[in-house]
Amino acid sequence: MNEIEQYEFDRVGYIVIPNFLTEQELKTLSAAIDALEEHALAQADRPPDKISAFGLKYRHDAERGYFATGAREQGKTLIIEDFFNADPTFDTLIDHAPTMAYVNAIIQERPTINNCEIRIRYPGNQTGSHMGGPVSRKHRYYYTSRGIDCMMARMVYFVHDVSPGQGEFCVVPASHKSNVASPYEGANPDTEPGMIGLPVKAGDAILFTENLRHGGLTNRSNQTRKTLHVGYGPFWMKSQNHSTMDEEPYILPGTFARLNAAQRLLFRAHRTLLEHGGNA
Ligand SMILES: O=C(O)CCC(=O)C(=O)O
Repeated sequence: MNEIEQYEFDRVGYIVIPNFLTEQELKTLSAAIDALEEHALAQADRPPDKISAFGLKYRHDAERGYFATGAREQGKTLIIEDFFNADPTFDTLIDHAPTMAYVNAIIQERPTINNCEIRIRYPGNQTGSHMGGPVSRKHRYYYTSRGIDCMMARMVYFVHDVSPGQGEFCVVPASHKSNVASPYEGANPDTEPGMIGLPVKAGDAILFTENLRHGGLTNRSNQTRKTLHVGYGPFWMKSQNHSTMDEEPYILPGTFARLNAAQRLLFRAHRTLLEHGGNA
């Protein structure tokens, strides 16, 4: 993370990183997302196995190790949490050197992955505005004598272009430093004062602090928006996926077995790592 990126991240709470994924990563990740979308949709009519604290109904695929919620319908979204279990193609994003260079610059304690989701936003869908201002400690942005120190930050990877009108990820710049909660009712990012959409190209990524007010503008196009979101925080933080909130990270033994030591460390505190036979 260079000096300008650090300055901008601190100043506005996010940065857009152009050309972050290689052509090969783009191709394989995109195909893996499409395949997992179809797998999850094939079970869309099953009754839910789990209801999150926020009332979201999840279908759990125990074999592939993911939790899915939503449907392929106008205005809806499909979210697939813990996608790392489902396909080794995604392993490329675990201990991904370019990503870790950023994560290590903005989280001062040893970072771990505490949430991961594939977000598939069908035409008409929007993601309501959330966060910004005085959020819970788990989501806070700090600047200390050691520099930027995020409790939770997310990298969003884009596998296709998202142009204006195509459901851009959106932010209220600098709202991570606001001392006052957003007074605007309805959480509609399309109309919220200060909210801006961030158009991107395939292969770009956006890094942001969860303290920042953000969401997703309405997808007014015929293109379904597909993104990969990976969240990081200090190692003591438990899962922040909605389906497994504050439980141990949900990693299948088979997933853990195929990871190398550095990758395993991103899912476990050292003590638990040893319990699972890790050697880091
Ligand atoms: O991309 C979106 O539509 C919103 C994503 C979001 O809220 C997040 O990654 O925390």
